[in-house]
Amino acid sequence: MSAALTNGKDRRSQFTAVFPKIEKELLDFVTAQGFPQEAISWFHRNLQYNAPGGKLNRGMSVVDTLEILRGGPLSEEEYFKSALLGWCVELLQAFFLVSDDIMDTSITRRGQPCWYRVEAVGMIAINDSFMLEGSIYHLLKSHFRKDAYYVDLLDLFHETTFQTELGQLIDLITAPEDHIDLNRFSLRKHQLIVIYKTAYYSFYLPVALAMNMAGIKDEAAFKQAQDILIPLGEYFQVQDDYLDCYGAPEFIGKIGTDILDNKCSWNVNVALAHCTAEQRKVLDDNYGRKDSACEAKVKEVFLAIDIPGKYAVYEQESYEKINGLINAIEETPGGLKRDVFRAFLAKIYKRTK
Ligand code: GPP
Ligand code: MG
Ligand code: MG
Ligand code: MG
Repeated sequence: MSAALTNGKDRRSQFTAVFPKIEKELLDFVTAQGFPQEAISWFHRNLQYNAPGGKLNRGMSVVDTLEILRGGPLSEEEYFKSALLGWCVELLQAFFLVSDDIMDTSITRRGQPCWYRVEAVGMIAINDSFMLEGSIYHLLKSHFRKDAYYVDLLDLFHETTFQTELGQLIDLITAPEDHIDLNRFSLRKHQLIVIYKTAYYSFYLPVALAMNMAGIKDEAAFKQAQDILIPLGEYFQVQDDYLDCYGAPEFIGKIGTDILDNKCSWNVNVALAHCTAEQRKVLDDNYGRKDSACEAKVKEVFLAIDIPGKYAVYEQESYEKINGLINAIEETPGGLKRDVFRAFLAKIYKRTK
């Protein structure tokens, strides 16, 4: 294994070191269009505030996956190009988060106020989110236009964006502000929401990008990757739902809003499946009420039903199921490798942030 794979801290700083180059390229482009300094500074602040401050797992996964598929260290050019694709995934994530925080009326993100809540930003954040997305295609064009797989990269970004938006649609329409009806929720609907809003862009996209760079063309290999990465992404979003209620804000960098926002989250679906008639009435009267006293009553019911204990069981079962899927992969020369998926599972198992 290369040094880049064994030393987590170095891996992160190597990846982070690519961002200023990307930022410079984008800002130089705007400058060359003759834009006023205030526009250049605004775009710079948007990029700085929203792109680099997260865990960077999605972005770094592109590099890690390519290294595993290659079976050794990458050339300087390969490292740069895979890291650039990784940053494109981070820009996609930034685009989603800036707009998701407006839609979810969230307060904080990554330990700071959500971008739309920053002084003088407000609804300009909507255009800022579009510019984060637009940056992806500008970068892809300038670095991959001459590669045979350029169109496949474009297709992957477009398709996963659409899938995420479809997931966001059902997430939002299942959580209307003015009409609380817990009968609309089900674990089946929850599964559809989380697969679409999270799993495709967070898990399948980084691996499929690296597979393209590695020259894998076999459709069956992409299908095989999806068959593992989608359950993995589902497990990841159940963790996100759980942490929304039980994570420490100083750890997860955000304040949970799912109960207040009437979200069809994993916690409420499990609670609905196990509650008594009395507990059901408390949930009906208090879920999705935009009121912290109501939120506290919902949390009491969650504890009485032992959501944390049921989550621990779910986590263990998911871990074992996904491990089984990974072990069943038949490795072929020039094809997929089990370590690609093991690396993902190890990163998220029992995460607290
Ligand atoms: C996570 O949902 C899903 C997204 C951030 C995708 C948003 C998609 C768009 C098309 C905007 P979440 O609301 O549970 O995330 P968080 O808990 O981080 O706010
Ligand atoms: Mg949200
Ligand atoms: Mg959301
Ligand atoms: Mg969430």
